[in-house]
Amino acid sequence: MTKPIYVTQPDLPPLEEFLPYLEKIWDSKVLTNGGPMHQQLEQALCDHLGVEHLALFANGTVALVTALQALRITGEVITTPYSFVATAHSLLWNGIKPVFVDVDPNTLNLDPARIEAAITPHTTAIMPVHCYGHPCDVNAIQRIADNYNLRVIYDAAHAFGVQDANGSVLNHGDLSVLSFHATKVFNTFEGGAIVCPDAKTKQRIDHLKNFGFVDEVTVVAPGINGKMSEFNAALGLLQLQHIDQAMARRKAIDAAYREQLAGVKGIHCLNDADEKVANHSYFPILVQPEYPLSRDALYQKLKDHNIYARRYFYPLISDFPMYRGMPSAQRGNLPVAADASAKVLCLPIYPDLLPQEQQRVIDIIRDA
Ligand code: T4K
Repeated sequence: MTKPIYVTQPDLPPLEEFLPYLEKIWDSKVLTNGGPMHQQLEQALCDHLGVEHLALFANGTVALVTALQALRITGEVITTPYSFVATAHSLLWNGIKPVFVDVDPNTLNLDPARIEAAITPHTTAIMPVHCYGHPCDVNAIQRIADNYNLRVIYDAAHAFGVQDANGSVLNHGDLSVLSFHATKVFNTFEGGAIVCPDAKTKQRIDHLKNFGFVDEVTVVAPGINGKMSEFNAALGLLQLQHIDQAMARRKAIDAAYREQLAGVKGIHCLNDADEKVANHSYFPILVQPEYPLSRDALYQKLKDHNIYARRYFYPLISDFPMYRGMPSAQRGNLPVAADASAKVLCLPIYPDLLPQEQQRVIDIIRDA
């Protein structure tokens, strides 16, 4: 049997490069609670990403939950059904009602043209997702938010390093939330961050992620334990040294897929990146009716060859039991998302994917 090919593989620098970081941690015995590696990584990420303030977290989900707390969001929040469940779950964890709005057929991001119709007197915020790292229509979303006095929290879990014409895409909205999970472009095994525009908000977020503590005897909010450990922060510092190479490799893989799948009838490659800097975090294709196999048959065929493509995002969030009874979750309200969810397949893309391995994936798709 050939070596399995997964949808992604973490980018791991050589182990010996990590040992000096471990020695420092062992020597200092500072393992967590905002130690030196943590502080260094926050600054290094601000510099690398081109953002003003960033608070590290133990993972992206707790960062999303905390971002909503930081802005004291309540009531209803407009969001997309076409994402990983953590997006909507973060709302439920805060007792907020998600209101699902359909996506744009080209980007599969929240469709700004459909947002206004979903606004009610209870709406307080919009939570869009830069799906696959492709930027949302940030200007249109901000216009609506300004008109209706709504906050915008971007789930930017896929958008590490993505830039539009004005710089980092993470600078849009009130807050942006990153994930540094093992499967992401930049990983700290588990990890995440909130990007915020000012020092005061950053301070509130820092309190919230540390139980609400300001000092030994002062607790200002019912915070959570969302802190990133020194081990994870050290991994991040090391990863950052290799990130440019990793991005370049992803770009080459993306280009090869586009070139070789261009003539395949019924295979549509999404998001031919027009952003200034894309991160090529995923390679989603839509399997159209003109293709000889259904999406699921192609998924299975690849699997039979030990290639584990993934149907991100199927099922839709709105189809899971805790959401499907909601009026906005009804299929008739979300035709574009439902269609994409039935056709999408994310192909393997990661820095260590060898050219001959990618060729195997392409040949199987072309030979159907
Ligand atoms: N918002 C959005 C839009 C998100 O996509 C996510 C996470 C979040 C929020 C929440 O952020 P975190 O709380 O996770 O920081 C994966 C990830 O677990 C999840 O982080 C990610 N989105 C989601 C899209 O994908 P699964 O259930 O598909 O992962 P899994 O374990 O099946 O891994 C996929 C493939 O990756 C495996 O087949 C092999 C490879 N892999 C995976 C892991 C964990 C490895 O090679 N090594 C590993 O350690 O959810």
